[in-house]
Formats: sequence, C-alpha cells, structure tokens
Amino acid sequence: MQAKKYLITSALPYANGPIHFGHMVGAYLSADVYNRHRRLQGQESLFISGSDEHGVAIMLNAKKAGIPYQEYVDKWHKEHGEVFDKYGVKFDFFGQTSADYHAEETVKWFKVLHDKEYIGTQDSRQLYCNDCHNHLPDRFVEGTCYVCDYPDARGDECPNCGEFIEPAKLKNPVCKICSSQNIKEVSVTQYYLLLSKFHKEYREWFEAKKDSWRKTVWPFVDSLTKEGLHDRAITRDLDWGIDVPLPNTEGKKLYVWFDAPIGYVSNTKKYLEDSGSQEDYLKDWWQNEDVELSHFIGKDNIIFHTIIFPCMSMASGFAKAADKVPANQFLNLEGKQFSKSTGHYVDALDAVNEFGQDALRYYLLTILPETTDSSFSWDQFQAKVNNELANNIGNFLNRCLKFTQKNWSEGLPASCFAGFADSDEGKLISSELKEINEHLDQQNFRKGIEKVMALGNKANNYFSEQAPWALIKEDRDKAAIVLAQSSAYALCLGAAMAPFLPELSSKILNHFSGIITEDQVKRLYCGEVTVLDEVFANGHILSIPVDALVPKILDEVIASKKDVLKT
Ligand code: B3M
Ligand code: ZN
Repeated sequence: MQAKKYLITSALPYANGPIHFGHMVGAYLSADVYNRHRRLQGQESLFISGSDEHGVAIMLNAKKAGIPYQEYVDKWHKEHGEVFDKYGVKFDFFGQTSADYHAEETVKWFKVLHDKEYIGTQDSRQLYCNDCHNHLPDRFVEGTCYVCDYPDARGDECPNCGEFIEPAKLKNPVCKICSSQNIKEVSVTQYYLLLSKFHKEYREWFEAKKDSWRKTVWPFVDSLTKEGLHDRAITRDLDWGIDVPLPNTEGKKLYVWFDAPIGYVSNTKKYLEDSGSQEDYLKDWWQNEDVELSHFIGKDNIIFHTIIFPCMSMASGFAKAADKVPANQFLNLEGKQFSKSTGHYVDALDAVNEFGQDALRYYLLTILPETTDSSFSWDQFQAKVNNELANNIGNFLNRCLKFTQKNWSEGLPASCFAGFADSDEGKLISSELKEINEHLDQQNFRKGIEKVMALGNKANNYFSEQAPWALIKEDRDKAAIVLAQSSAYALCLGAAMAPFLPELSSKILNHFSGIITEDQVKRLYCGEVTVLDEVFANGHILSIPVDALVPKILDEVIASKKDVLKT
C-alpha cells in the first residue's frame, strides 16, 4: 500500500482583529500538534491556513478605521502571522484570500459549478440604503429579530436566538454604514449554490462518517441534513471581494464563505509553486485518495466544513471531501465568554510575550475543548505550569542533567546504558510512547498530553526513589546506572513531548545533540526504544550547561492578571 499523506487545514482566521486563546485552541494548536506528530512518524504532511479577508464585517471595520480594505487586512494578516509564530504554530503556508492566485482558483470553482448547473440564479428580497446608496447584505444591516424580538439582530443571524435571518424581514432596520433608517426593499437577482440538487450524493458520503467523527459533530450535522439541503446565496452587491466571473454581473462579488474554504486549495497550490515542488496540488493532494484530509475548526464553523464545502468539492470534482473534521467546542475566560469590548479578554500576543510558548501551549492543550466547552483560568494556569510542568518535568530534567554533568563531566560510560531497551523500564516506556502515538493518530490531543505528563511523573519518581545523590557516596557505579537510566527517560520524554511542546522538547534534545540523529529521534518517538542502545553505544556526553528549563510563574503576576479582568 502506498504510504498515506496528510493534508491538515486550520480555519482561515478573519483578518479583522486580534487573536485570543479561544481561537488558538479552536483551530490552531491541535492542528499544529497533529502535523508535527505525523512528521515525527516519518509521514508526509502539509499544514495549510491563511487569512480570510473578505466579507462585510471586515468592510465595516476598515471603514470605521478609515483605511483602505487592502491595507486593513494586510495589517491583521501580518500580526496573525507573528502570533502563530510565537506559539510555535508552524504552517507550511499562510496565505491571503485577497491575493490574485486565490481569486484565480475561486473563479475556476465557480465556473465549473455553474457549468454543471450547481450554481443558478434566484431572485431575493434585499435591503438598500436610500441615504448612502449601498446594498445592505449580512452585517450591513441590523434590526429587531422577527423571531425573538431581540433589538440588535444582524442581517445574517440573530445573536440571541440563533435564527438564520432573512434581512428583508427584520423589523426597524438600520444601515450600519451611515446609521440611516431610510431603507427600502429591492428585488435583486443573486447566484445560488444549488445544494438541494446534491442531497443524495451528499448523504451517501456523510453517512459513512458516522463512526469516525466526533459525537459533538456528526449527530448535529445529521439532524441538519437528513431531510434535505437548502440552496444558499453565494453572491453579494459589494465593492470588496472576488468578482462574479460572468457577463452582466457588474458590482456583484462572491460571498466570503464561498471563497474562504477554497483558500485551503489555492494556498496549497501557491505553496507548492513557491517551493519549486513537482507535485500537482490537485492530483497529488486534493484529489488523492491516499491523502487524509482533516479540517481543524471551532464549532461555529461546522456547517461550512461538513456540508457546504464538501458539497462544493464533490460536485465540482476539484477536491475530495473531508475525512475528518475535529471541531472543538468553545473556550471561555474565567467561566465567561471572551469579550474585547467589555475588557473580559486576554490578548494572545501579550500573553505569549510574557509567559512564553511552553507554558501557554502546555496549559491550553490540557484544556482543549474537545468534547465540551472549557475555561481558561489564571489560577489554574499558574498551578498547572508550576506544579506539573516546572515541579514535575522541569525539576526532574534539571536534577538529572545537572547531577550527571557535575559528577560525570567526562560523560557516563557506555556500559551503564547497556540493556536498557530490554529492561522492564525500557519496555514500559516503549508501550507508553506507542500509546501516545495512538491517541494522536485518533486526534485525541488531551489524552496524548496527559500520557506524556504521566511519563514525566514516572521519570521524576524513579529519580527520587533511586536517590542517586545518596547512592553515589556508597556505590558510584550503581549511581552511574541510575543516571544512565534517567538520561534515557529524559531523552524519551524529549521525544514524546516534541509535537506538544516543541521548544521544551528541543531544549531537552539539545543536551543529547551529537549523539542522537533526527532519524533516531523519530524512531524513538514511535516507541522503538532499542534505538537507545545505538544512541548510547559510545557513552553519553553532556556538553551544554543546564538552564532552568521551565520558569515558575509568581503569585503577584497572576494577581495582576486577575485584577485587569475585574476592572
Ligand atoms: N474566517 C470564520 C472564523 O474565523 C472563518 C473561517 C473560514 S475557514 C474557511 O471563525
Ligand atoms: Zn446607509
């Protein structure tokens, strides 16, 4: 069988404001872990994302800021790139949907779907502002919800009752561009994605996912699609977006959610071209049956990734539909929703600048909302970083590495390492490493990191129980064996941690640089503990001075963070 390849996408963040932890855990951290995991297994993978730069919300904010759309999205694109970089979220490509290469790909999809008659026109009732002379789709209009009477319903959705809003039905509509209430109803022809025609094919594909998709995803989508699929308007009368590629459509743009998921494909194409690859983005990746395609998203993006984009992909024939959609639930902050406007908010960039990548990745990965909503708490952050990461793992590594360096500066003799793989400890570690691999194969990231920490616990306990600092006074040879065993533990921990905490992992692996190759790290990662017999065949030299690997977080720092939230 040909080796599988992995195509991993993270939702394209809107280039429309700062990133917070909710975004981070929704679609980025776990995708990054999965990508690193597959590469450590020696598999081929591609990790694709980019900025989502169209749509009315972006237009409104750019107008408010008084800067041109392109300049506005470029600014956020750049900032988001920096944030991901600091968190160690390492995409192969992070593109922009305002770029020409993306419009080119999107137009291809539109034309094929149109030729195959999966896109057609329908007349719709829309709102138009008599004062500023703009069409008012989506969030360009607000009014009172006709279902629940909530006064601030938007033209696309009511935030109170969740109703998918038909703007022409809103009560007391107000133009969000100029605040006018002088609004009229007009009849406008728009292009629709005729999903209703694709129901049968869609359900055949969807039903086969029943056992492999998360329980928070499949039943929800099942209930939405069992009876039929609704046609969706995919054009708007706006001045920002991709032009509809048909005659007599002046002023019409493609709806942001039509072009955004195609961004995964266009960004793959661009990446392969830019890196001089011989591979074809469609044949070798998007249409390749040996590729496992996973879309990492937050739960609010489920409909587009499990219904609309799969239909667009299959109906056009451009791409296979998703194999996995590991959607996460929401993350709150101290039990309440993140809200920038009320100040109940933590900026992800500020946080990583202050606490570093290891501490934040660690805590956020342990609270990933995989099955239910979860909450970021400053106290728990401090406790977990200090007690689990610093006291447990960091302390073990510091003690083990420092003690070895101090007492065996010439390196431990090779004989001390002999037979580790066959020892009970060695066998146990091997099976633990394999179990971590299985959890990550299944995209169960929380279980994976819990297991890594359990391995760290074992290492720490082993070191404390063997007390080499006492043993060395009576039997230096025996103490050397304990240290060798502990070094082996440290190395295994460094490998196991690699997809989760790449920075800490490479600090650990650095202590063994020169004696372990990248390929050996990968074999060890997969549970092949016999690699250690090769690695340690010449003894173990510690060449690098040991710094504090995991700094502790002070009480006063946490207190000040909590204070900011209160005000
Ligand atoms: N930009 C929504 C969001 O950031 C949207 C995702 C697009 S993925 C193709 O939540
Ligand atoms: Zn207006």
